[in-house]
Amino acid sequence: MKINVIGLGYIGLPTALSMAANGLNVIGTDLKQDILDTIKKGKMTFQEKGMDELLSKARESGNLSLSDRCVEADVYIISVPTPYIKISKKIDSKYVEKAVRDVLSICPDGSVIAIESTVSPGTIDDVVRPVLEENENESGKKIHIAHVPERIIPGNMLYELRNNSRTIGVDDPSVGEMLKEVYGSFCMGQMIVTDIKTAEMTKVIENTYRDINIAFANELAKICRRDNMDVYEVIRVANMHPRVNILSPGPGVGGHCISVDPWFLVGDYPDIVNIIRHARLVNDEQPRYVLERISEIMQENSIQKIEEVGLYGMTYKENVDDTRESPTLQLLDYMKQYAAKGIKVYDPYITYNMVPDQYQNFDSFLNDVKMIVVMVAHDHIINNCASLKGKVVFDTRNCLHDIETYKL
Ligand code: SAJ
Repeated sequence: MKINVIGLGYIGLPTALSMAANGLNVIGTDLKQDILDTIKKGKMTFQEKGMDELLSKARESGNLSLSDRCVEADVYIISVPTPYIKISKKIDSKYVEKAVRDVLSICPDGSVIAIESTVSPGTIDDVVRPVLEENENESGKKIHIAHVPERIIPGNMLYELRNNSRTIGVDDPSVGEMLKEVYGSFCMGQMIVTDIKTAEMTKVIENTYRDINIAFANELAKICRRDNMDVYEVIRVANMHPRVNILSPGPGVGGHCISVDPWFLVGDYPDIVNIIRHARLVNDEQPRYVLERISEIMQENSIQKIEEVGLYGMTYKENVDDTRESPTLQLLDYMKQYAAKGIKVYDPYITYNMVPDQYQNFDSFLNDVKMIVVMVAHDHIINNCASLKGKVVFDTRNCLHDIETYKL
């Protein structure tokens, strides 16, 4: 069986490599030549545990080839970005639509298009089916559509790709059985076949559920701060209840999933959503709250200038090199609006200069600041905790336990 994976980003690449390494004949397609060139050289395009080894394995298998366009195959897996439109909050499905059109221009009759990109409920009916119908009328080709949303978490992608259960949304159960075989080549998790709209909705609400839970934790942090309670202890004890599982407060919610997907529901159901919208707003507000806390802690320690403060961590979460929608960048943007500048920044994973006053050397960064705000719980800072002695430390992630720190 021949598989064409379209979009070799954070999801498409590990998927293509896993399939190739497990014996399927895979063609990886991406419009960006530099991505193809990097992979051809045997190098990874982003950092992720186990990916270098998987890339070598896939290349050595001889099952992987690369192309800048779609090719003839039995199954097409589309994993292209699905951003949201900032004003309307609705999904911007133009990349998905283009990928489907590209596939339709070359795919054989009877082939299957499985969309992995997260889409808002109804996107396949509203955007993809009309394109398929138009094509069927013109070419007579009957193409099957499926939605197999990805579920892997950056930082533990390969483990989750192999072990998480998968949702397979299809019109025709026999297509579901065929996709179970394709995904079963590398995935040990359970595969649940359902209808397409349920698959779309399920994916979006999984991330929305997490966003709401984090917003709850962030709100609890503010309540506990006002009355001098330790929010982490409160949550730890509450979570001993067998049916309670509160997530952790933090400096905000970043990444391209949890901070994006709930907006699809806000955009499509503006008159009904309430909790979902407010959870998003609470989490978007969190970097500003961190800034308020920075200012309080500065006052308490007679630190006068923002230049004496350093933000540790620029990525959206620990031990990844992905900065999309990161709370640190949100905080810096917010400061920019008020023309406040000079706060220093460092992240061991970001080895190029992204923002002003960014350091590339941890020791120089430490030397130049009196106060450190830990925005990301990279293992690097946990392992170097001792070097923070003598500094005022504001730990927004509650990750440092061997030194005295300020908390959210
Ligand atoms: N965060 C908190 N408190 C927490 C957990 C997370 O503040 O208790 C923050 C993180 O620091 C980060 C953001 O939330 O800024 C999101 O991080 P995450 O680790 O919770 O999730 P993602 O965005 O890396 O991956 C999510 C996952 N979805 C769920 O867990 C429901 C993953 O399974 C999905 O595949 C992915 O979104 C996606 O692509 O949709």
